[in-house]
Amino acid sequence: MEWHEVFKGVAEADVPATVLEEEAEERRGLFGRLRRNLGKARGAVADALRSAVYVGVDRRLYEQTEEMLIAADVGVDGTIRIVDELERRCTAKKIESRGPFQDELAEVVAEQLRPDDPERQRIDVSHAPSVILVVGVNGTGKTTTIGKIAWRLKEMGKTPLMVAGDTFRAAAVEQLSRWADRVGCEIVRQAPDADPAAVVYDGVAAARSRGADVVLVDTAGRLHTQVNLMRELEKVRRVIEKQLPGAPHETLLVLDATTGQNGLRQAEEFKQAVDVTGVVLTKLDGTAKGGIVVAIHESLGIPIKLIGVGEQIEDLRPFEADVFARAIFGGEDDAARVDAG
Ligand SMILES: Nc1nc2c(ncn2[C@@H]2O[C@H](COP(=O)(O)OP(=O)(O)OP(=O)(O)O)[C@@H](O)[C@H]2O)c(=O)[nH]1
Ligand SMILES: [Mg+2]
Repeated sequence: MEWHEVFKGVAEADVPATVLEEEAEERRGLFGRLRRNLGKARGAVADALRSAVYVGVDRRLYEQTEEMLIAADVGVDGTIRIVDELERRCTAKKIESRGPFQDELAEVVAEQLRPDDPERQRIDVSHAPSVILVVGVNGTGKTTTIGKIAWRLKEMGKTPLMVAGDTFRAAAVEQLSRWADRVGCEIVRQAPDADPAAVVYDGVAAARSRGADVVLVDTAGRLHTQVNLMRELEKVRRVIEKQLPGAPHETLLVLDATTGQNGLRQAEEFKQAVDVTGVVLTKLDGTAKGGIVVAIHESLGIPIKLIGVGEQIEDLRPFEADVFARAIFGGEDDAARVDAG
């Protein structure tokens, strides 16, 4: 999927030709890059399977696959479903060696991950302005993700505007300001300790008067168990809604993949407080627990829209079930096939 397809409200015709070329180039190298970035997750899968597979596809291999999926944080239900389906197919197709076995595994995982409604997978920036509220627990990558998203939007001819709704720490405002400088977009900020709802109100008003297209609202990290802070977030959301009916058009929950199954609990609470429309799963480059993607997809009913695969500005990717499943679970031959397609 190309970036201009991810954003609802970006027409291909409006994207500069050079950016489209860059996108195509990035896409050609994407699979290899994703594989490298997801090296840890992939390595864990490969190691678990390598030992067993040479003796053929037998009971022990299915057990090993099961253990590997559990260790990768796929979750018990998902694991059972995947392995049952895998066994059914391998038996039907008489698969007896490692490569095809792994390809079949990747295919089964990809099927589990495919969105029921691809339209829900997109990020809505079709309004004038569109408001994207970014929430999550401390340190998951909210501020970084805002920088990465703003950069992509700018590349595609949109005018993003950042709002420093994390008024907890002066350093948080400075961090967001640095991203705004890098991207070359405006930022609305107030003194530390200001009421986040007031800053956000200013931000939306500024976007309207200055004609910015997309308002990206940073918020302070908070634990899903901190009742007062969750209330504060509800208030921020209400203020936006009142000011601009229909907004926020997206509420993105940023989850850190390295925290594994704990992320699911966080998600439930945030979902209740602020109607989350999508998940951004960060730090997939630094974890062997890439299987958490399957658990999130199954249990939350919220689409994973973006994945973070590094700290650099370009290290954010649209989530694509097939590419992701093959990058982590697929056999070695897959790279050529997917990059070519
Ligand atoms: N490896 C890796 N690091 C990431 C990714 N996304 C964010 N980070 C890093 O995670 C750290 C925290 O990122 P922030 O963007 O400050 O996180 P935050 O959610 O805004 O944190 P708080 O505002 O303190 O709640 C930084 O060092 C980022 O560079 C990612 O996809 N991969
Ligand atoms: Mg932050």
